[in-house]
Amino acid sequence: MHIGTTLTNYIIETQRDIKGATGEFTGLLNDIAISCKKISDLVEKGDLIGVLGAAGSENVQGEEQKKMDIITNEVMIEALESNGHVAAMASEEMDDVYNLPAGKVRGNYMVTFDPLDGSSNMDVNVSVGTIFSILKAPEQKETYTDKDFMQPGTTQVAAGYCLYGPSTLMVLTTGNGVQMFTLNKDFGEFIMTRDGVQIPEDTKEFAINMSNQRFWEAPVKRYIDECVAGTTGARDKDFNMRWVASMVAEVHRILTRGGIFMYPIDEKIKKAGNAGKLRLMYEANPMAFVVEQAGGLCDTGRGRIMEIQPTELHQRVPVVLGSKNEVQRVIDYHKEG
Ligand code: P6P
Repeated sequence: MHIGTTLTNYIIETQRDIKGATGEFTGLLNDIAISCKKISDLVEKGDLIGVLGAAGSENVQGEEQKKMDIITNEVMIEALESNGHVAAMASEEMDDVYNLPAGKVRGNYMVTFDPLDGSSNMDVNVSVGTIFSILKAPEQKETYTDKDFMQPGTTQVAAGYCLYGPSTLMVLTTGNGVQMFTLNKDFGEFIMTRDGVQIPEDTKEFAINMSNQRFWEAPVKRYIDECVAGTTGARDKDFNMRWVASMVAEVHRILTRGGIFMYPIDEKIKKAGNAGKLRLMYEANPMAFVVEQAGGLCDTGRGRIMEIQPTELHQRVPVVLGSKNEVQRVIDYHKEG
């Protein structure tokens, strides 16, 4: 148990357990921590420094970008390109793979990230977050392409998120369980406040955007109808519902007290030519790694998220994650059709 230790010390201690660790991975995690501290400060200042509202542009997903989408993307790039730990990056906010400027040292790791997930919540002062995933670079070279990133979630070296809420929290897995760190702004350090986080196997709380109900496929309709019916229907308990519209906040709640989060494919998404709403490489996969390391499940309803072989940098997938027994029930309903 490392409760009370700093993130920096925890990473160094953990590095000793990683055969062949050169310190590069430690440096990379520290670079990510620094970017999250900077983003936390920007989020907290908000209107005071004029960072709220629309940027007047769209991202590759065709979504309106907020000023903070662009600002936080720059923070991540600046923090990750300078110290020689990163070979290349990919972001929700950039169409293509980001290759480091000529002359910058290329490291052995590639990072995908959503720099400010749920950014539309910034304008209404609701929690937002940064999601990151760390992959090994396939080889050392000057220029990387999408193909270098087409690695299934099971190959992730580390993943996590930073949640900018009442506290700023860093939640991290390197494949040895899930640790939580709370930012102490008095001296700018992330302090470990939880270790070995485990998601309760059962829950009475579901999270889904109910306004899409008429578009859902039958297995999802069946599952949610039963949750809403509670003890008057097929289930032996009543359920509660939450929907923050910030995946980081939903996942954190589930890590903390259990629950199931669903963004399934539906007729509206299919009509738009998509395979889901959430993005595989920098939302679903990193959250799947964290959730599975905490004893939960993360599935499309028809297969394990982390076993998907990516084909596109910004591909979307259906997501059902959280308490093992509830996610398994949704999977079973998909099997039954
Ligand atoms: P909707 C935020 O835009 C996001 O990518 C996730 O963080 C969140 O869970 C989801 O989309 C919210 O989607 O359709 O409710 O706005």
